Amino acid sequence: MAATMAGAAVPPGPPAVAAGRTGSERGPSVTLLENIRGPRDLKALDSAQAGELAEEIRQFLIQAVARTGGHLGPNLGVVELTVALHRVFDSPVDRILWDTGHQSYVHKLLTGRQDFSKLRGKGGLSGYPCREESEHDVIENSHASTVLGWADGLAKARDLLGGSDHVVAVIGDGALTGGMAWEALNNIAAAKDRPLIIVVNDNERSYAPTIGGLANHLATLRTTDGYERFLAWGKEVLQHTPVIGPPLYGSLHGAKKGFKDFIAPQGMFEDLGLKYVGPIDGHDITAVESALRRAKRFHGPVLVHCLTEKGRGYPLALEDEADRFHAVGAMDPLTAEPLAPVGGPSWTSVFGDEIAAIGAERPDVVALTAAMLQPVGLAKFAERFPDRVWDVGIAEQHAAVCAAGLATAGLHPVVAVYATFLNRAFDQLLMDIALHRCGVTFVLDRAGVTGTDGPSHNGVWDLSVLQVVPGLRIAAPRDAGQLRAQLREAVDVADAPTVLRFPKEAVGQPVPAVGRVGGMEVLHRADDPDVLLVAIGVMAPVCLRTAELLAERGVRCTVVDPRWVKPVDEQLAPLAGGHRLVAVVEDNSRSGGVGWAVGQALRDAGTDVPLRTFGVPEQFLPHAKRGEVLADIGLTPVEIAGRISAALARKENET
Ligand SMILES: Cc1ncc(C[n+]2csc(CCOP(=O)(O)OP(=O)(O)O)c2C)c(N)n1
Repeated sequence: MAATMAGAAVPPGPPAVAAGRTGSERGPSVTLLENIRGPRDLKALDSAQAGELAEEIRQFLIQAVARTGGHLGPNLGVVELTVALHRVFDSPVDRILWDTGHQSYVHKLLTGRQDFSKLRGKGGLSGYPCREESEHDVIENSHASTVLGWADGLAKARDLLGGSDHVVAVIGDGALTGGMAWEALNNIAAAKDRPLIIVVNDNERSYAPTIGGLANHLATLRTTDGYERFLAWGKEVLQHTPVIGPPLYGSLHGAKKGFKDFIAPQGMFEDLGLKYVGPIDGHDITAVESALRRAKRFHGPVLVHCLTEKGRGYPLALEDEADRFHAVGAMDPLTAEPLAPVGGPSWTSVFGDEIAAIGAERPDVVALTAAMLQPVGLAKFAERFPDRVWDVGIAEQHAAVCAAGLATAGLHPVVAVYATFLNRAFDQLLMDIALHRCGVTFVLDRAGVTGTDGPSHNGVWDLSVLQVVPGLRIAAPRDAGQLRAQLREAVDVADAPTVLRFPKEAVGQPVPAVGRVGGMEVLHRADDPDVLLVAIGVMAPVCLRTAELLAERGVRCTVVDPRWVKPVDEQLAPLAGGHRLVAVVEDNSRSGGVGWAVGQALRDAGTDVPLRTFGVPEQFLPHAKRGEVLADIGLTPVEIAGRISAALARKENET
């Protein structure tokens, strides 16, 4: 939507893509894309064909991503940019690096990967760059703001080892809000003669519009194309003016920086020591190619500022102000209606409603998000209390330290992030929040096995890395009622941090309790029980089903939900003592997780009942649906019941 790009050099989009057309109706024009086996084929096209190819790619993306779900808006925005990159550089000798990697679909299409039928599914293409898939993929990331650090390392190594390849890092304006990007820029700018090309893909958005001083600065730079035009005019006119023309042009050009500051506010990038090229219309392949060629010739770090439009060419995405179809589920491409029935309210929406209700009762409760207001469920809170919510950009570390400041001043911050991204803020949670006994609530969405987003998006480390934080309490609610109750308990804690974790997807049926032991809720009990099943959060239904399967084999179980999984409830060891075996089932790494903590608590209490832990093995999990991943790693009732039976049988044999 050109109107949102104030002052930008991006003209209105191409004719709207006929969203309803199916692959088979695409007609003969699709052959251009089909004939691209790799970047070399791309170079054989003339510029008109390159433009046609870009439109074919857009059609392809809309149809393919609608079938499987995936990152649609970001990829529609980088079609021309990616075509230009692969025409100017020689991947894989030259290294093209994608920050975050969610916008690499076009790169995949141009590097021999056109079977999108199982995108993000088991055995299909990954939703991010993936080294197993292609020699053109250098880094597999999905955590934002790392690419400039990678580029700095690759360029340093190239120079030390005597290489001559180009290192090209593509980073979004959203990812550029991350502190890591600035640490890298500081280093990159220090080496004035080390070639490295940074392409800023500026679509003015993360999910929502990018915020903060940097976003404002980029907006200022968007207006500087008047300067580029002035220089071009100067070259044209003055150089052809006899006698005074060429010297005048030379001295103007020599005084470039001061002059540019006069014509348009000059960028901090040049102040930092980076050559700045731009702004370029990122949908004009010829313009992007010419900027990239200029950058390629430059013997130092150079930043090419490309203006693009998220969701380009797909009206339904452009109309969606919330996130321009940043990521979509499988949908009808004509209407964008989801194909799969929505299975009731999501965990995110239950949290979103409850935190908004708490906000109305507690004026001291404030909220922070790292560029994901909508996805983490803070939209309703933000609507009602706009002054009490801050989007800090992709800056989880800053969110945590800022929360420490807010808490110290008497507020209760709720920091809502995806579980996997909390990894970034571990030190700040430990030192700035826990050490200072700040009452801060972390809400971890997408905890556990998330599945289709692949290895880096699973939230299977929080229960392990957070075990070592003194004073921290962690809740793993098993259903919506527990989530509401535990959120309220968490925001009542004023002198220590708390963490609540819950998974993606629908929240499911309530799981009622039949009793209570200490702070734990008993979900199932039997007379003279054999096995104590400790169910962590959403593993409660799995444990209840496991208990049923074991009952069929004559094994009697108690099932408890500890609710607060750190610290281990003091009543757990005495309860365990009345059983022949304890099994902890968690949707987190087995290494250092709740099972490990329960083991330590049992030993400390002198309880020597055998313990089995069921969780995620210490490995990176390939992308597939959550259920498929859980089945592959044995986190199913049948598998757990089988292994518990076997353990009991072994124990029988030993006695
Ligand atoms: C450390 C981290 N925090 C949050 C995210 C979630 N996230 C994925 S993409 C994205 C927005 C990225 O914006 P930008 O870099 O401008 O790329 P665009 O999608 O606009 O092309 C965010 C916040 C992430 N990937 N990594």
